[in-house]
Amino acid sequence: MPITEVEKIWMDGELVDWRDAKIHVLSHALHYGSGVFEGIRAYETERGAAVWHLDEHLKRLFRSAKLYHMDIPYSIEAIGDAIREVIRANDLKACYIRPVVYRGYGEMGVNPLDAPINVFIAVWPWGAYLGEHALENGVSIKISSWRRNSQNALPSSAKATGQYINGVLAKMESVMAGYDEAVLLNDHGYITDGSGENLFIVRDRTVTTPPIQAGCLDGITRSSVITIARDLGYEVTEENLVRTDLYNADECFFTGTAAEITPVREVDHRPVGEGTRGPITKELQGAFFAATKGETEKYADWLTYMND
Ligand code: PPE
Repeated sequence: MPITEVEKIWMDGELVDWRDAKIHVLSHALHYGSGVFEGIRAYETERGAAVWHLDEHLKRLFRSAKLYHMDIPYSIEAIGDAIREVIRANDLKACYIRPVVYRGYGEMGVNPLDAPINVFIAVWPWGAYLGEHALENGVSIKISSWRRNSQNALPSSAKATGQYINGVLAKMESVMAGYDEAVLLNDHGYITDGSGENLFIVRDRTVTTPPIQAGCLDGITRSSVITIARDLGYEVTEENLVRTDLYNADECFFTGTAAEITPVREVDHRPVGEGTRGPITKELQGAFFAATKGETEKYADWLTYMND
């Protein structure tokens, strides 16, 4: 997806011009994937740009860094302030926010422990991840022939740059075969998640998603959707799913910061339900998008306003 350029990027404590935000080719992270990152969204509200679940995202960033023995040279509050600064500097009403903490220049070889730790935060306008059309009409997915990296190889609880190469294999396979997105099974054949989204199904009005232990990312949108669905009166369960659970589901949808709530209309050429967005998926989207706009009192503390 082409990037929409804006003015400034925050790099190691300073705002730099978009075109000057460069790193050395011998940066450790480029060679070994030794970085951790977040994907966050700021939404347009009546009170200006508001970041969705800022605290949760920053906590996950720090947990990811801890797992890889990266001591982030800023406090969680300082990273939050930097996000505010870079959104304001670019005068954005709504945007995607990508903080990356990475091993920089100065050491070669796999051992990262002496390599410096650098941080940048980029923001840019990013529309619907799988296309505007997809939010209404859904996407087609393929159960990938590539397995999700096993938990004891690359722990899925950390959002590390290097582990995305697993999703890259699956995504390429799906797209080249004519599908919109991939879903990966774990070593035991249970559903994990998409290349960049968590997955849910609806069966007999019960909403189900795989447990985190299956090997999916502990998605922040996933948690919000579980809360919203329960508040709407639906039973929500976390249980292992196999591929036929998707074929036989009444409804299926993805969740993610970038993907928001995207319906799945077809799995491996089998239409899910009617092969269109299901009614419960639509209801959840409505509640989700209302909350992101700051219209739902109950979820008011899920937003951090950038102009306050
Ligand atoms: N699983 C994976 C593998 C994943 O990458 C994401 C986020 C999720 C689930 C959903 O997590 P959450 O955003 O906390 O609800 N993927 C990010 C990166 C996408 C990209 O292409 O880059 C995102 O949505 O920001």
